[in-house]
Amino acid sequence: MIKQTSGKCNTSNKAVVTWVDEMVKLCKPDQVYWCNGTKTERKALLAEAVEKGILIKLNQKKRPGCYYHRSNPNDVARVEQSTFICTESQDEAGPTNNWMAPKEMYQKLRGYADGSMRGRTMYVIPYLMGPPGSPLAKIGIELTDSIYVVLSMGTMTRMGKIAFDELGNEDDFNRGLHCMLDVNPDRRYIAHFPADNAIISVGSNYGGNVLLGKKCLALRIGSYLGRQQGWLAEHMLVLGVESPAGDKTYVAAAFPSACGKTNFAMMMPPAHLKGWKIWTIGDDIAWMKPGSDGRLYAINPEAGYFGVVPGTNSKSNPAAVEVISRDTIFTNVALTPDLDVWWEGKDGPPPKECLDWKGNKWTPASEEKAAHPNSRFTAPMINNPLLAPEVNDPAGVPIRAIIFGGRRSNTTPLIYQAFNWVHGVYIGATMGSEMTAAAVGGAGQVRRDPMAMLPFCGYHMGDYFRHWINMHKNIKHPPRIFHVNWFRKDSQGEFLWPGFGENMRVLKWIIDRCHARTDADETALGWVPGPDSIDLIGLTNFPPERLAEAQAISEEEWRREILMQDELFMKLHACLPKELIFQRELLLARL
Ligand code: SAT
Ligand code: MN
Repeated sequence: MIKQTSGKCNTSNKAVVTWVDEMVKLCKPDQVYWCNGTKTERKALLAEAVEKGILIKLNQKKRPGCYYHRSNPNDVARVEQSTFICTESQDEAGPTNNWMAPKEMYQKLRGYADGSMRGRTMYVIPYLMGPPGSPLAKIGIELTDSIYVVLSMGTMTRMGKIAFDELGNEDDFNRGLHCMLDVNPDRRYIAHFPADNAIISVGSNYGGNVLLGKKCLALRIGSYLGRQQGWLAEHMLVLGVESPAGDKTYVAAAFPSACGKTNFAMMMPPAHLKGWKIWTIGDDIAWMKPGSDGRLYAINPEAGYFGVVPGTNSKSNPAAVEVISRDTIFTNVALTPDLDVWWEGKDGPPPKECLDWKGNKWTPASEEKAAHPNSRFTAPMINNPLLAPEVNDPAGVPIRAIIFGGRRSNTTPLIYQAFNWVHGVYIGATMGSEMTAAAVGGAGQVRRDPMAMLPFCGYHMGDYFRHWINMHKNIKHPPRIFHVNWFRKDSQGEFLWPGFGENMRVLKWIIDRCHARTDADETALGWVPGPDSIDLIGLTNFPPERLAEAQAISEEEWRREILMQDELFMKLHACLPKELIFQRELLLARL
């Protein structure tokens, strides 16, 4: 056990002390450790985690400050079937969320929590989401019996004393309780109580289920509060595009989990586009609020990246390769004999032999993957060579473009632009995407994932669309809205578009549209790039016909698509804004 001297209660905030006392009485830990967020503390906690076998210290010559973690094999992704929104009425949570009455869920989960920390330490993690002093920032306190969670929250948030300093004597903070229990899927619940600004998560130790600042507070509770308070909590990366002239344009983009948000947020433009540069604000979550100048401002509430490891290499994401070269916790990748890490899609040849994510011997001849497809890195954003200094600006950055995008092997063109705000909301609301390993079950199937928020919206999705439509009234200079699909395939099953850094060519058209610097053609779906307005110079084996194929709109496919969209609309019909039904009719008419 690390010395308790630095782990004593370090706030006089009565609401905090009273609530922590209550939870201590419930969970009955042997010790309570209050985190202060210092480097010394982190060092001691890392040493303790290594001693307990929770982390393995990696080869410090190759990866300074890096550690390795293996999760329970039954606990490798978010579990949407165990995720609940506990509002007073089921109607408030809507048909796309699991629901249980708050009273019932509190009773059930307090039953599980009761005595669950006997023989263990309860860590008190005060954390700040967003830059200090930002009107958009929020404070949370997570109580957990997982040292892995403490170390991860230390990277993903501004953790420690800073949160108590920002909170002062207020009691406006998110109350989060996490109990690992025996990490049993049968007793796994991720429960949100939006009216109480509270979260209880039991039975898991996987990031998205237990790093409560991330999906639970920043998206599910955040979206609920955003609707009440007139802002948006979105599953979006935020980046700045610097042009050769030196001006910066900020863009937010919503893609579902494991569809390339991190790669896009750290994109390296191709050599041909000299002078263009990407700056990262955030790779997963945006909190956005209209500013007094009529523009929409965004902050990244996080301080680190919890990214998918497989496929990360110097071509797909050179900045991420640097980010994870130090100070990173790797979860569920493969471990090499020299205590380095390996994953499918890493630079260079595979190791002759290693241990896979379950700890079994692995060779290139093995049938199973060495790294779990949802293996993750947890790394601080300050490691990012492309980190925009404005990430710490309490005011946030003004957003000029919003991009929606799904993973679709057919139907959806590479790029098109909405005619106006409501049409853009319709495009976001009807987004479809093939499921990935980021959530348990269903990989590969197309599902509706409105604004990439299906698993993360803390209230009725129909009311969420209404909120989006209403936001327009408070944004005098609204961002332009676009839709992209990097994943369309040709008849041979090959991706039509090269993706990665080449996506800069599409992004450049988007930026030029925002500044009225390029033209567009009208189609049934929206505006598309005019001939030659996407620069293809320097792209090998990419004739203009291939772009035409990536942009093709098939009436037959789109009629089918609209039928598929109807499924979600029917589910939401009671709360579905009429404007969206009108948009559907307009699209049909245009087709
Ligand atoms: O696992 S997380 O929910 O944190 C990441 C994601 O699925 O988007
Ligand atoms: Mn995400």
